[in-house]
Amino acid sequence: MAEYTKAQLTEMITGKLQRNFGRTVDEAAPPHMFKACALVLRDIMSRRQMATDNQVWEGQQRQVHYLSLEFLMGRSLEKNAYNLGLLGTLKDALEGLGFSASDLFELEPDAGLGNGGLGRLAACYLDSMTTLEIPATGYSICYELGIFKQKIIDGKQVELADNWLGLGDAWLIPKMDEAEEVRFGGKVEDCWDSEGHNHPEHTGYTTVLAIPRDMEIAGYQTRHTNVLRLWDAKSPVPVDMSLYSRGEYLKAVEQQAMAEVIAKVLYPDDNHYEGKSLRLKQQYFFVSATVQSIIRKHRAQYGTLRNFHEKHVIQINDTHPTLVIPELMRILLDVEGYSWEDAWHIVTQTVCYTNHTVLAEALERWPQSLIQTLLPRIWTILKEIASRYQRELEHRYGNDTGKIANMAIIWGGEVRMANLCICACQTVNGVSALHSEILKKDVFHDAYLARPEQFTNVTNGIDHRRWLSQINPRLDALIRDCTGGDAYLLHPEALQGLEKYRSDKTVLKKLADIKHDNKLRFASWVARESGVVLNTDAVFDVQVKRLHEYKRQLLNVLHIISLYHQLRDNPNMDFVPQTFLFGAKAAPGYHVAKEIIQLINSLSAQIDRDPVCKDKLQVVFLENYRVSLAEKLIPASEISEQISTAGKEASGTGNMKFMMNGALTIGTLDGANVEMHQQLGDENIFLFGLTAQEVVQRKQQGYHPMDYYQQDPVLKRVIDQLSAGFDDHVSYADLATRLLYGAGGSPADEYLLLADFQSYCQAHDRALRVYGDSKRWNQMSLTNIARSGIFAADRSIKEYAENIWHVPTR
Ligand code: GPQ
Repeated sequence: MAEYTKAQLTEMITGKLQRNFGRTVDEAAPPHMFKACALVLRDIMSRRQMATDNQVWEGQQRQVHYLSLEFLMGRSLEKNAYNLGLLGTLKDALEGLGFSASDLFELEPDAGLGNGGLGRLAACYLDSMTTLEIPATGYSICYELGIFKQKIIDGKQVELADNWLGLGDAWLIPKMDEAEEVRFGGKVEDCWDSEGHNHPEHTGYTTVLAIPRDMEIAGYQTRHTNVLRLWDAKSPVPVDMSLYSRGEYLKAVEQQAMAEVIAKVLYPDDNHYEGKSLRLKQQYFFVSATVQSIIRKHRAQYGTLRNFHEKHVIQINDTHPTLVIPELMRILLDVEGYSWEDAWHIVTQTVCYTNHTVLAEALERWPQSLIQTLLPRIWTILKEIASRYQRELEHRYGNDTGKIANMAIIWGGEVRMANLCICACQTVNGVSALHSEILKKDVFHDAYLARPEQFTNVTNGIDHRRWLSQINPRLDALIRDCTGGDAYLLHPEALQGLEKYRSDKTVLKKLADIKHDNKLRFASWVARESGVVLNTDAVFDVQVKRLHEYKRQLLNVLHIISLYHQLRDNPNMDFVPQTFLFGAKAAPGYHVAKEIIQLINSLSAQIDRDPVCKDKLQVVFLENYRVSLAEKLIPASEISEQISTAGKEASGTGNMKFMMNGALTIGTLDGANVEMHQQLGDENIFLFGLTAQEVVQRKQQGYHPMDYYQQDPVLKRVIDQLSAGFDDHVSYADLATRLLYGAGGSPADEYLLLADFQSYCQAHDRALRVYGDSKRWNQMSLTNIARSGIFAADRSIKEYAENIWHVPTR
């Protein structure tokens, strides 16, 4: 029951072409056509959004505000058409107008406003919150440049600017009338009124205007529509500064400079904190604009902020938006004139915190001097929060200075954002069962003991409508056939219904055909894009994710080198053909990560030029891994590499995407792999390696990678090969040294690659043995799909709604 017919949609599109671009269909180039389609869908969504707004207003509903420095949205045209129930009609209309729908979809740049898992999670959650009819708004920055584009030149990563707004801005609706002012720098002085209230006076500040550029978010099979509010930074001064009086001149220049730079670029660090002043400006700019915007609307509706916490919940996506806490305090204190106690009550009833990492180098600790100069009023509020908390801790722990030091908000000249979140938030949640346990037992142990009920878990999930139905249409069709239609799209647990076909030869055959077909399609896309010819008769073994030492792409490489050695020694051995695919961006300043990328490319070239590997072994590094590439690759993948050192990957979400598309996992008991294993049992996943507990024990006992090197001749030869390098004469001795001896303050083999090497190789052997038994492989694949429903984001969002936000869902 599509709401628009092909004829209507055609007319809406041609109308847009005429009015917005002054072109007939014949004169329209594909970019015009893309924009026209986007504008048509945008109109439909904004009409629905206004209706949603009204409902929320009239029902005085509690709203969710999801604050995240990252939303990795990817492409929207196909997704929005899908959610609006218009995908088929849109395709027909476009073909009727002489355009290929899939070509137009391919034209759209990815909205790369995120680095990896954290940003993509936020995007999947927006979809589920909307589909579940939760009144929710996402907030972030409208970065002019998203995550950099990666080129591989001479085997090395080169970063290029990602200027996505040319076509991408078709989705954005600027709202000048909802601009907010954000203030930086200057001085703050106390100013007491006759009743003894302080109204601190802020002078000499620099103002930046925050302009919303709203992106409408359509839900699936609902008219409910939410908004992703992306803040753009603009200078409040007119361009012609010659009009400005001398005294204002410098201020004007400063304001322009600040405004130009704040929303310029996404910081490309994933799981890593860099104490850069511009990053702090971005964080405050975005939370201040957001809080003001929420409050402005609240006041317009209720005329008071006394009930603010009853009507709003603010979810803090990792610590990046933590300044929302003092910013909300500032407005309640300085603008509303509330007492500290009243303001604190409202704030602490409003904010909730999700932690996404246990890596020490990712924990944000801002220098107090930076906050002091950039945000003088926020600094005084932070000091007050910190000292009240300090007194509470001293009261609780007396002279246990260890605990007090551990939980302090300001310590050693630094502001610790996680501790501030723990102090102020209603709930603290991790993102997988194991991760949440580690938070309680280790990272935030003292805080957990003080307030156990504050800590909870919500295991991550993915938008299964995008990551299964949309990207794998043939699998979607098979699931519909087997499970009685499209029910699984709103009820992902219905995927279970597949399981009764475990022994159905026809279904298993179809499943295998779909995978093979997806491999062929992916291979032809790769050939078109890069000229590389993939061996589609080989098993596709895939590791795609950000490049990080803890994610252990290097372990994967070590294993491939050992396979290469086997083939060199015995070219006629029985060998299951394998194609290893990598995709990964390295943070531009992360040298080891960049070396590993170069190593993969060296190995790839070495294997490619060696005739013994022909049709047997292949390694390909896929350039510029991104959402739209993942969408093509995951349906074609057979083995999913989820091999982080146990205890390090908070959850992982790629693992779930592969499972849902029928790939089998080779993985450690880390993050959400643990819960995948719970669903699958030992028989349907290839586990290997130390457990999180064993990793900790091993390190406590003293870990000596050299022992493994000396005792395992296969491993020794692999590491020696690293040192020696390949025919391109690039040396990777540095990487070998890091494994055996450590370097630059990090211990030898910090992530225990050598300890897990043998077990990892054995897991591959097991996987290949099963691959040879195609019936069993296909059964396992089917079981993985059937049991993946629990990893739908809808399930995660229902848990947030019920346990954390206390809002109803449909
Ligand atoms: N994650 Cl702190 C990121 O992608 N970037 C970050 O800066 C932080 C976490 C990831 C985390 O590494 C994955 O294990 C999670 O699955 C993902 O967040 C979403 O929770």
